[in-house]
Amino acid sequence: MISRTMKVATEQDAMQILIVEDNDVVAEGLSRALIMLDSRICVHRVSDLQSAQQLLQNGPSIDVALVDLGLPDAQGIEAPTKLKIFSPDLVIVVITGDSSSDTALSLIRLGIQDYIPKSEATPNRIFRTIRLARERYEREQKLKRIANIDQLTGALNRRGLLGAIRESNDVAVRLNIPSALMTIDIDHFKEINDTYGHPIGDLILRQGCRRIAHCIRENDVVGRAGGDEFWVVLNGFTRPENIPGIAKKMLKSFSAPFRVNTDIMASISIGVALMPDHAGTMQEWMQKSDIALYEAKRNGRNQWAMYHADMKPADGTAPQPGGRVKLQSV
Ligand code: GH3
Ligand code: MG
Repeated sequence: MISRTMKVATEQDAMQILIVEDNDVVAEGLSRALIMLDSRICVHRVSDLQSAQQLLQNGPSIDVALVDLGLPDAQGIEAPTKLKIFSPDLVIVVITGDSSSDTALSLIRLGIQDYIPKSEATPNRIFRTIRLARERYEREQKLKRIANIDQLTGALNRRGLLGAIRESNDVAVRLNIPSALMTIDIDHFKEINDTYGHPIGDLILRQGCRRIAHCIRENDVVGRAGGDEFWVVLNGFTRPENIPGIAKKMLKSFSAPFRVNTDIMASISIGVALMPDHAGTMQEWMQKSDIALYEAKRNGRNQWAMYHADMKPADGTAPQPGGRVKLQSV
């Protein structure tokens, strides 16, 4: 097993490249050529899959891995497959002697950014491919982020939230670590829009989202599911008895007026459901949290409710108006 760093570039933005190649002559030649092409490159080299995984786990943050398909402990697409599973954000470029379209297709399906046939693997070609692969990957990541962000609040949108809920659901089921889903809806928000206008309503949505975000931990997730509805995923909840405290803190965070042109009061209602206590699937979890929200609305708004089996699902009619908190301007 060989593991060494060929050059530590001084610039902070040096591109960190990992060469996974068992042939010393090829690896050394490649390292030198890459460093000569760009002095801001820092090359690390390992000679087998296991060392690559160790380096990814404990070593520097690697930007691009250049992976040979014939390693002592992994043949064919096994090495890039395992590296991708081990480190999903890693940009991988494969150097292969097998230029068949089947291999190419398998690699692309795996999410490998690019591959170079050995016959074409000149330093210039490798260098260009690495640069392009990294740029392409960063563009993809940026597009993904934009697709998951709510333009108004800058928090996750429904699509991003569904991804977060799915992940939390998986962890809750697989590791038996409970998570909580809060469905939060602003009370009488239509009246705010009608009284002060849509743009002011937008400002309240934006500030309201920030108030909710201040009540949760870094590990938790908040986003706008649509309209005046926000979802919060409290991840890996080891102490369910903390939930009332968080919900009350959120309700309290709306007790101060929103300072937009004039001071405007708004309140929220919150429904909470626990995974796996209340639901087996992601859909059921969201549904139970929604039922609990409906209960909080029905009971007068400006309050929170934890799901329980006696609660009735919303029957399609809107909760009766006349809740405890009325819209007021102070
Ligand atoms: P409830 O207490 O029952 O929740 O009453 P509500 O008036 O808040 O009723 P509901 O939650 O159903 O209304 C949501 C309103 O949010 C309806 C829509 O006019 C408004 N809305 C939806 N999207 C936006 C938006 O992007 N900006 C603004 N300003 N208003 C929005
Ligand atoms: Mg509402």
